[in-house]
Amino acid sequence: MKDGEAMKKIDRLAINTIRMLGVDAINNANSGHPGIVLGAAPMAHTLYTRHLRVYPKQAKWVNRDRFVLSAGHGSMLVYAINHLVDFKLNVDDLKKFRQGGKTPGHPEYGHTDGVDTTSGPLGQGLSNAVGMAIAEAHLAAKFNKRRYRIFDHYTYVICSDGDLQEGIAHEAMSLAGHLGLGKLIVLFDSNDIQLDGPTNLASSDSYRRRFEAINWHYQRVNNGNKIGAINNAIKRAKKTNKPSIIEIKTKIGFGSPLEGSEKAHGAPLGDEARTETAKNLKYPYRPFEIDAKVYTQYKNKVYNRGEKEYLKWEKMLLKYKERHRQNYDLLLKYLNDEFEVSLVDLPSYDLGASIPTRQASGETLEILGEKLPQLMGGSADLSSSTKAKGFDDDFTAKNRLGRNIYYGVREHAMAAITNGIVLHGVTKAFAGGFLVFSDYMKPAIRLAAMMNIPSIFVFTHDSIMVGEDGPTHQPVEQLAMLRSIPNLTVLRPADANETISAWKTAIDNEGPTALILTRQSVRNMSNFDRNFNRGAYIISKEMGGLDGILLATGSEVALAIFVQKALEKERIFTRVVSMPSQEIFEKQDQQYKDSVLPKVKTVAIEMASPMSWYKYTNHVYGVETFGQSAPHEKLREIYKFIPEDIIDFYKNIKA
Ligand SMILES: Cc1ncc(C[n+]2csc(CCOP(=O)(O)OP(=O)(O)O)c2C)c(N)n1
Ligand SMILES: [Mg+2]
Repeated sequence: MKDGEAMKKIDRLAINTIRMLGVDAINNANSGHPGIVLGAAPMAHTLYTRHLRVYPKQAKWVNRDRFVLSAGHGSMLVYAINHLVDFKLNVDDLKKFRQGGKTPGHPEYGHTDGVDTTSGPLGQGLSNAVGMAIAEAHLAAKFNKRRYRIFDHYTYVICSDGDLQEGIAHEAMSLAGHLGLGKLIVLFDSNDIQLDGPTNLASSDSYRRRFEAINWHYQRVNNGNKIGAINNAIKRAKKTNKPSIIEIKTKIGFGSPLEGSEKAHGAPLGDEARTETAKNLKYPYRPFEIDAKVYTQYKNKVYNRGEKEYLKWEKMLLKYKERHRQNYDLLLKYLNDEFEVSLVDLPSYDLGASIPTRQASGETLEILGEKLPQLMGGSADLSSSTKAKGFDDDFTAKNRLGRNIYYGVREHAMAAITNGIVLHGVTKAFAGGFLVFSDYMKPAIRLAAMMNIPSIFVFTHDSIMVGEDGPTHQPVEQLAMLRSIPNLTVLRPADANETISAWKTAIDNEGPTALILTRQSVRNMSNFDRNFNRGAYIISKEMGGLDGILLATGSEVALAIFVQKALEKERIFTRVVSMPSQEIFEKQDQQYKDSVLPKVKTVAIEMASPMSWYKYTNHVYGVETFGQSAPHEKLREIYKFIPEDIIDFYKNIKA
């Protein structure tokens, strides 16, 4: 491929600097992905120098353009550029690429300034970006006034072949097209190569037809080194009110001896090929040596523009304060996250009443919607079942003020978009679905946990008690899966009042939460004076010398209390512990833990895989097969979740 003729000398030098910083850092680390850095450096350079509005001194500026490198394996592209832009990243950090510092193998949110999301699992970043664009559109509608465009930024993505092969990309892009998210602009590094070889081993999509069919604006740039053409395409993309994708034809490993081959994808070039690449690119500098002219260009083009735009915005904000005082005050509350809910604002349920916890959740959520105007959310075509529905009408192409998002049956994208709405930094978000389909969302939930962002996942229909729909719809192993994700708080409330406390916990949580709720009614047994916020507590005390503990969650707590009462008649005194959250309980001091769970005979009761309970006891009363299609009362019998069997189980335990 020939270099773009019209490219200015300085652009060529800067692009080659980015390329060679990538090559050298990857050589230094002896691991990494040079191919995309060499191929996509011109599009990244064009985006940053001609368009992207960021200001390193205010790295979290709410109206900055967002940038997502969805093809996270190209992380050195971002690190090299972020160094030139003067984000907090020095040459030493680049030298320590992949060595435990600020420059991890794939970009990590919260780790490095200028990284707006964690990416690497292909398809996720692109879908996060859809959430960021939703948040921008919503906040713009909420706060912007004539001549006061408080929220007015683009969300840019660089994605790769692999990103677009992932199903989640289609889910998210199809929704973005439907919602007309015009300020979402994707640059597609179309190099026809992926890890195993040419993309035609596995794909023959017609991209134009594919993307136009889902209401995207599609453009193609035939030579990925022609930055003028890339620049013009971005300019056109900014003008349409559809989301845009620009397919930019590039050569993987451009300039290296491995140009055009999958061998350039994921292995360091080594010293010899480095020398040859530098020769081909006419790049005379030593590793990590950067020409001052490149710094100057980035200072003038990116830093100074960002600074100017930021200062302009700040000034505008002062005038906004004078002109639109109420809106300004509200904006500050959004920015400083000053909305609070206390338990007294939320409903409470009479002891003894029986309702499904999903219903208590829905009723709580309605009030949360009023108290927390920055909260948005929706379900994957199940809002009438999950009761997890947003507020103020629907968020649509026409109504950006709506806070309910109809995701359609797109669970995976829903979870990643939820993360994107949260990552934007001003809005909060929840997503609802059936617990059994949390499997469809797991990769995004995992990333929420890794990023420690407060996405809230609402899962209903939480056991085989789903009933007639049968084993396809009856979760068994999902609770163990969710509990195994580090830093995810899983809450399985026992009744309506615990559900309210669970929502309060989720709202206050700095990290992500999964709420696990029943389809069927459960009796209300808890009150708000209990230690819900300690993860586990004694919900029903032993009435004599302690013989053992019945440890339960969710709908099984009522059953455990029933068993306790029956044993009591035989003068066997047990205690029932409700453990809505193992994660929160684990964080308590030893004294509290011992006081709730002293070392005595303990049976854990949960209508799910027993796996997550063995750390507390060897005696787990769970479900180790798939369910069946039958009415739930019948399933209760078949799976022996009735007092008689549990009593036998308890009595037969030796110690
Ligand atoms: C979900 C997921 N599956 C697999 C991988 C491993 N992986 C990293 S890059 C890649 C494909 C590379 O092809 P492409 O996206 O075209 O990137 P390029 O080789 O052009 O840089 C794969 C399979 C991944 N990062 N994420
Ligand atoms: Mg590729």
